[in-house]
Amino acid sequence: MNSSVDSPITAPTTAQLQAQAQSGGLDVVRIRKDFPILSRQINGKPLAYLDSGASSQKPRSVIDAESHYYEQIHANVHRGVHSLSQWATEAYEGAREKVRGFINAASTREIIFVRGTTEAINLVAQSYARPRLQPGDEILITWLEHHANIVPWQMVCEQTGAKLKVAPIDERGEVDVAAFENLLGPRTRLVALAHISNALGTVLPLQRLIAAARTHNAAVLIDGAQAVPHMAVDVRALDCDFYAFSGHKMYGPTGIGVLYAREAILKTMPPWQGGGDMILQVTFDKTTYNTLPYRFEAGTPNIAGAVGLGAAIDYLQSLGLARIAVCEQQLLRYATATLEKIPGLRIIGTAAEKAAVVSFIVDGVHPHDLGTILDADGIAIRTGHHCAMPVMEFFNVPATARASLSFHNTREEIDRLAAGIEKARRLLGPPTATGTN
Ligand code: C6P
Repeated sequence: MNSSVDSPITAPTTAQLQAQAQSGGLDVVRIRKDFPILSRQINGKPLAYLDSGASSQKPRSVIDAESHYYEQIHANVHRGVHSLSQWATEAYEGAREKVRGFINAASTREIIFVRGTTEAINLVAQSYARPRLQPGDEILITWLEHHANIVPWQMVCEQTGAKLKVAPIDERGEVDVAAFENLLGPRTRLVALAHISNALGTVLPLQRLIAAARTHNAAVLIDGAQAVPHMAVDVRALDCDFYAFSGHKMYGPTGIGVLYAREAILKTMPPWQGGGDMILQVTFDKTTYNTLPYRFEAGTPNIAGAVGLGAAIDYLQSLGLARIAVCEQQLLRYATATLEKIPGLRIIGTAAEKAAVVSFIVDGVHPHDLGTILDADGIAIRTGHHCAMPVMEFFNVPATARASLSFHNTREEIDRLAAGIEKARRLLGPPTATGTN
């Protein structure tokens, strides 16, 4: 584990002390050295990676865990009596236990490895919702959802005759809780909510929303893709039935993610894919399915990905989710205050409770042009609709520019972002009152 916690203690330099002061106690200088990619140049400029919401960069410990697995351990899991197969199985199941602890699930039987959040939600749509929903039943989501938490429900509505209801948001990008409560009713079978909006950064008031869903006996799925890297998540305290997230947004590998599901519910769900590992016995007459969680993991899984995800959890826990949250909130405040000063810039999404995401538009500058100009200076942000087209529609914009911050970012990178935006305005924006751009 290549974390700052285990390193020998040396007297901090002035630069380190300054970095710590702005980062809620995390040693950003040291943390940045954990991420090999952060020391590279892009277009001749130091990389300022402000796109962790799309996919986070990987610390050395995650990269090493995957390569160690392939160099020393790899074989197929749950199948062989030979040593490698047993070690691979131990590594894979060890990662499952780390995930269980990370989100405080009651049992590893409730942890299903999937490709990512998208696959997790599709699994619930097809295996939980589809067999249960009747024509006229309702699924309730919000306007803030990522397409991954919209389209699978539309598909299942088409398949079953159920109806999709959408709770509105307000100008700040917050869910209208009263309207949400009014949309709940005797036909609401499932409520599917983002924990944090990827497009705006809004943290949804889950405690209240889930409690309301419970009064109508609706099942609750939480899309936690944007939450797990930023805050401690406790699925039992949340009282949700399903919680979905992706490894690659929480400093782990791509192609691995998690569906948490309450054991009692999983037991009632049919498998959604058939194949090896998900069975106990197969004859041409009848197949009996494996126990949990294997019943939902057909075929050879992403073993290395799970190992890498376990290393990412170790890494996040070594820094401390509470310290990460403090650090990122400070960065968010700084970024908001800095960008707000730029004439013609409008921040989209000003919820009282936000994760470290700043979505914005700049008068006269298309977000894609802005992204290209920033890239020339080594600054990576995301531009577009962020797979949340209804959010764009609500704010009447085709796209936004989005800086999504991580604990490894610095104020200096945010200053560079602001300078890059000013540059784009001068090049492309409307003339100012003084006649110059
Ligand atoms: N959001 C973003 O730039 P996958 O692709 O399955 O790992 O995650 C999908 C997903 C689901 N829910 C939320 C809230 C998300 O933010 C994402 C992925 C990325 O915002 C890529 S579109």
